[in-house]
Amino acid sequence: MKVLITGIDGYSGWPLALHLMGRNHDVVGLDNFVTRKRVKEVGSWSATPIPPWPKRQAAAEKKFGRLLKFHKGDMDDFAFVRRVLETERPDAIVHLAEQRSAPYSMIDVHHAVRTQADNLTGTLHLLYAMKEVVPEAHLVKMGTMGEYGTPNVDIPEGFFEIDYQGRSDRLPFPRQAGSWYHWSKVFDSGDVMFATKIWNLRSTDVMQGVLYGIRTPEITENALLTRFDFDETWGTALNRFVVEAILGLPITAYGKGDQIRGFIALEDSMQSLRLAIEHPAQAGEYRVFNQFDEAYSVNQLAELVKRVAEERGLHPVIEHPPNPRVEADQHYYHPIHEHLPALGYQRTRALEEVVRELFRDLTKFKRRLAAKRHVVMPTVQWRQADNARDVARRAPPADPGAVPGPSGGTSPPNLPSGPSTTPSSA
Ligand code: USQ
Repeated sequence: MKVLITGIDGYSGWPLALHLMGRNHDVVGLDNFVTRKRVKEVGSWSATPIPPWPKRQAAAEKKFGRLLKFHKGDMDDFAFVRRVLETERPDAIVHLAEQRSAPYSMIDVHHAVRTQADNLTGTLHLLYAMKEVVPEAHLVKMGTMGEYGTPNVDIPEGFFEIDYQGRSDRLPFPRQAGSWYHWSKVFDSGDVMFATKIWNLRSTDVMQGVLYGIRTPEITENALLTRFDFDETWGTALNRFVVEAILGLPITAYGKGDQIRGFIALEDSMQSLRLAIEHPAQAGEYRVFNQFDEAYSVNQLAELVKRVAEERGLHPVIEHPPNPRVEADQHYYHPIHEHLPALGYQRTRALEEVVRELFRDLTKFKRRLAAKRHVVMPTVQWRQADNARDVARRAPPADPGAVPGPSGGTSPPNLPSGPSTTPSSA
């Protein structure tokens, strides 16, 4: 199949490209490299050094002996999105090109607006361009388990049967997102569902849990590494815990640490996305996959990381800083995930094995981690309307032009967005 990956330069976009190329799919990518700039904006970088795009592209083409086509541009530009679809006419489109960080969206009003404007605009442009150019193509849209929140009932895959005042229906399951970022995904889901209905498109909305890990089998040399974020804004729970242990920082289990989330290894996420691509939705069908492997509490992950760290001679301490987020930390959590196993999904990575691999790989990049240790502890507080000053104070800018100044004024600071020159570092 010919697969277009929007956001191919990202944490999961890149390993997905390698995974699909390794299975003889034709891969085309699109990116504006904005994640590289936004990570710099908060004073951080990827633990793994990411080569400039042309080197990444050449390394992948050499490994698989196939072309990896690429279009540099911004999904805010409808003409660009339409042109890419006209040129490539993909069978499937995996849409990953979105601002993906909850804390980034909570920095201040400008970051909230940027997140929702970027995410909704890109998705609407893609939906309109699909309708006009490739209405038969299958859209695999990256959503998030965080759309559902933590209701006190089981979470179905998108829809549920409800009886209410003597009548019954099959309705979308209620969404209770926990950040402006997560709400952008809720609004996106509504747009994809509606476009599928009115234009008879094919779509799969992937409610993915928190990803963890650094490796997939196709990543066989440094030039093929994916990015790995660990700072408070861009890093996610388990990945951050391993870095904290390596750096001798406390492992930060926010609040009581009893909050539970669905998690999935990077490699198994690639398997899931491929299964969705290879088994497309029907024309007019909008389907939802809950894509995670197992639910863990933050404390369970912190304790596992501590145990593996101790085996390696480290002595991390688990701390419980006041939760910067507004979220339940003691709650019921039972999402159903049956659609992917029905397509043949099988877990390939055990959690503990990935944690050991993370320690091994990240220890090699310890100097890069240590250089950014000041941006690991949490700063962005959900209850505060404006965290920009604290973020800027905490993270002396790598690139002074890129950090928003103290806000509170009326005009938005110049947040990184749009097409850039070819990046040279990450
Ligand atoms: N957490 C800690 N300590 C930390 C970091 C996080 O206790 O140092 C806790 C958070 O309070 C939260 C949980 O871990 O309860 C998950 O937080 P996270 O930062 O790992 O992930 P989250 O902000 O939810 O977002 C990430 C990705 C996002 C994706 C989402 C899937 O950044 O793109 O959509 O995971 S899900 O969480 O299922 O919504």
